[in-house]
Amino acid sequence: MKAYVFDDIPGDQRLPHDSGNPISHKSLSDLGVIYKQIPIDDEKEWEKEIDVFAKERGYKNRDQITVTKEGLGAAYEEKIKSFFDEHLHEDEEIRYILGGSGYFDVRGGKEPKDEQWIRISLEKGDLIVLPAGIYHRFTVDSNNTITAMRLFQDEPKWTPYSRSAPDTDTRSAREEYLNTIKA
Ligand code: KMT
Ligand code: NI
Repeated sequence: MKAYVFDDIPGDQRLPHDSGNPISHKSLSDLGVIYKQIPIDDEKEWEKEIDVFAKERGYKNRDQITVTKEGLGAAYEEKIKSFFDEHLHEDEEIRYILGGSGYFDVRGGKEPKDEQWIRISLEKGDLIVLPAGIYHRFTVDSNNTITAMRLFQDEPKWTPYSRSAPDTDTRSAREEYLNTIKA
């Protein structure tokens, strides 16, 4: 895992766009983002660690997603676009990377002036929890492949609320999120 300020220079979303300004674990944690590394080992200790983490946080269900042309089939182009559209969810978004790599971008700050994109580069063995209400987006990197375990509390609700919709900023999940983070 590596986190840094996204350079915001137009161009291929799959390229690093590293501005050279690193973002600390503390800053991510202030935004409510949880990061944990659980190395994938042959002895499958990682499965036990995931089970413990899931139990602690009340995640009862899980599945897997592979973001490749083969994995997503006809929906590929559409999915890649929708993953990269700035959005929020009313529940946490939990991903454990089983293979490949990619970028989750999250909005920093509480005030509009602090809303830079923070790019979080994830690879095999990285676990991330994005809090409900945080604006974010996802893209594969130039390797074009990622496999992730998706965990969720109850019934999976993947509904993305796009920031471009007029009522997204006033959703209660957004307001509650802003109340929980530090300035
Ligand atoms: C999402 O919700 O953006 C995804 O599931 C992306 C693929 S998981 C690395
Ligand atoms: Ni999402």
